[in-house]
Amino acid sequence: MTGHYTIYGALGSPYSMKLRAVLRYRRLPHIWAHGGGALAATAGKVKAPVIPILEYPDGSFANDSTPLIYDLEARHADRGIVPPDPAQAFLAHLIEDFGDEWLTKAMFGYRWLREVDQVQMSRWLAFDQMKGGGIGKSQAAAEMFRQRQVGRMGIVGCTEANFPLIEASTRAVLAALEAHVTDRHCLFGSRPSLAEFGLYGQISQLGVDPTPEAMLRRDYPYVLRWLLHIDDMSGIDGEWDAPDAPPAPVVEALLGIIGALYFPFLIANATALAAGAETFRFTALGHDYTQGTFKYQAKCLADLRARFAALPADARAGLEPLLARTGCLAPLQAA
Ligand SMILES: N[C@@H](CCC(=O)N[C@@H](CS)C(=O)NCC(=O)O)C(=O)O
Repeated sequence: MTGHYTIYGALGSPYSMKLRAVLRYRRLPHIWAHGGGALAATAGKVKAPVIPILEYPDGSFANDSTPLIYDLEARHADRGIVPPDPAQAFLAHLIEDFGDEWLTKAMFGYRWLREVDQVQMSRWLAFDQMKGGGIGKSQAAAEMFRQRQVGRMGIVGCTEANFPLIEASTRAVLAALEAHVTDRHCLFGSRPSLAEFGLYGQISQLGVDPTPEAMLRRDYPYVLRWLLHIDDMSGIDGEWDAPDAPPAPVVEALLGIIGALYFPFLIANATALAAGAETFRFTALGHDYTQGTFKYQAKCLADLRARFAALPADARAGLEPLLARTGCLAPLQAA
């Protein structure tokens, strides 16, 4: 194949599944390279060693799924995933950001808090990497990986004490999506936006790991099936909602969760960082949460505010009632 992209990723990596789903929907020719041997080809090619890594048709490499998505938008006009209406584009970005930065705690927590998930998933991830190699070696590698990941739980806030909030917020998202997908397919029309792909990346993993898979199958069965729809949308030819159409109820429901939880999280983190504190705490949905500060998430907050401020005045004004109702307006306007 010439003129193709290569995605270096993993089936157990939410951001890899997200990017692969984007390239599939966009009908951009690509190769899916996963596992240890494939990843070796990317050694030293990108600054931060995180997957997915995208190799462009010209042989250059880059990673970080959100900037990659915007770069692909700039390079390929057809089947874009950023709505042309700036207000919808902003909302889609906000929901994607929430998926990437908050829902990833659900992915990590459900995978690494309980033994049944730790054992199953570390074994499968080692299997995906080694593709054979003998059961002894495979399970030994799995055990090393499991120890490493479990050791990182505290750093990303996935502790037993924090899990009630992570679980409550995950269930709120899944309940909103379950009501939505039995009514309409996508969030901003009949074609997918970056919001679907951001949510899909993290939730795709909940659809595989034993404990959350059982929860989805029992309580959110249509979301579980919808994940497979988003995984390959190459056959979908849809339309964006009209800019003046009222947003789908799921958009308001997700913004309500973002206002109640995600902005308080981002603001508590940024405030603690500015004060030179090493940890921060906040309460949302009736649950306490505490974590070490993260510079990257302070950048996310600044970026969301800058995007909101840069909207055309009429788009910003049009969004204000919805953002105010959902608790998102004041956090976006604060300096
Ligand atoms: N912001 C990045 C995040 C990518 C990321 O965190 N990837 C994880 C796997 S899903 C990773 O490679 N972690 C490196 C490690 O575990 O050492 C993106 O959107 O692509």
